[in-house]
Amino acid sequence: MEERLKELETLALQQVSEAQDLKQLNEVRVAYLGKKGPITEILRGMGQLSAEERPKMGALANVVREAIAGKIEEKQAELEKAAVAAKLASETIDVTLPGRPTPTGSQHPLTKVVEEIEDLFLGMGYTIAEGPEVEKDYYNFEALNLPKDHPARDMQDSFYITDEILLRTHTSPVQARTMEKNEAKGPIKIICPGKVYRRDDDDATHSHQFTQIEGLVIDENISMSDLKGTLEVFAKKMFGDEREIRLRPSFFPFTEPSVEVDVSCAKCGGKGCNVCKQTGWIEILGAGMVHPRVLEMAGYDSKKYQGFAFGMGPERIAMLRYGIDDIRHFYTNDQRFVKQFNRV
Ligand code: 2NL
Repeated sequence: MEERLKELETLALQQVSEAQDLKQLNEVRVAYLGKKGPITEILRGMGQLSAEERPKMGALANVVREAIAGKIEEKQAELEKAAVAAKLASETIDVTLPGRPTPTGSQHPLTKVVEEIEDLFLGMGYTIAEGPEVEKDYYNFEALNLPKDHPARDMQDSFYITDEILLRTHTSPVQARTMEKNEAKGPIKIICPGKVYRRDDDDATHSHQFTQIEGLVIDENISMSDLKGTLEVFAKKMFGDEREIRLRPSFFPFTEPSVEVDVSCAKCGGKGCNVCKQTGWIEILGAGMVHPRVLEMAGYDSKKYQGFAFGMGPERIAMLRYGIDDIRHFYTNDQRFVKQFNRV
């Protein structure tokens, strides 16, 4: 038995020293010291020994077990240390390597223009209002003085979802909703940026989806001169301090009177060139005094309150600003187009 124990010890110690990793070491531990291992088995068989041999063999078995266990512990510490060292070595960072450049995106020219216009009006005390793109016929048309039989709401021009629901054709319904839900029926000063939809065949100047920014100011004693002053500040900040604006009579169902607003041509300064088609002026937006019927439908007393409103197309503004000749560039995401605005 003594011989067997010595043999086991030699074998075990050899296997411990040969273990390559913690997993192998654990297998050796289980094989020799485990409940089903040979040493446990020997200890269990002690009963058959004589009374004087039993303590001797017991002690020897324990010494062998301790020796193996001690060696395993030693080896384990060694392997763990090696594992940490290997991990550290594999994770070494060479801080002297040059960094890899991260490709950065750039702001889309349309986003740039929209945010610039938003900032400009925020600076004049406006707040930004938003609303649904899938809209009720009522807010898109009816509440804006466009009754069911009105020629301007031609079915050909709108994406209807049901008889009463459509993709909004302008952002005016946001303003109609804002007026309606203003319980105090007090002053309002908002701009409404957002996507709008029209049934159009796409070409260089038409798109079935584009953006709009509308503005609405409601208060007592609001007049056309407030509108003109506001738009003048806007035009100068947007196109340059030297710019002037002019108002031409026009028609919108939701404003009375209505105007179209031109800005003096930045290229020729008003003398006439190819950009302004020799007129010296470029149309940038439509506006007017809110129609009393629109105020009344939203629950306002049109004798007490007046308002002005305006609407513009940021695509058009961006096209003028950057000399973009085709509205489809905004949506086709050709990298050669988008990348040109990296540093603008
Ligand atoms: C244009 C013209 C305009 C409005 C939008 C408006 C909204 C309400 C009441 C009255 Cl709730 N008016 N919006 C008024 C005049 C013109 O847009 O040419 N847009 C691109």
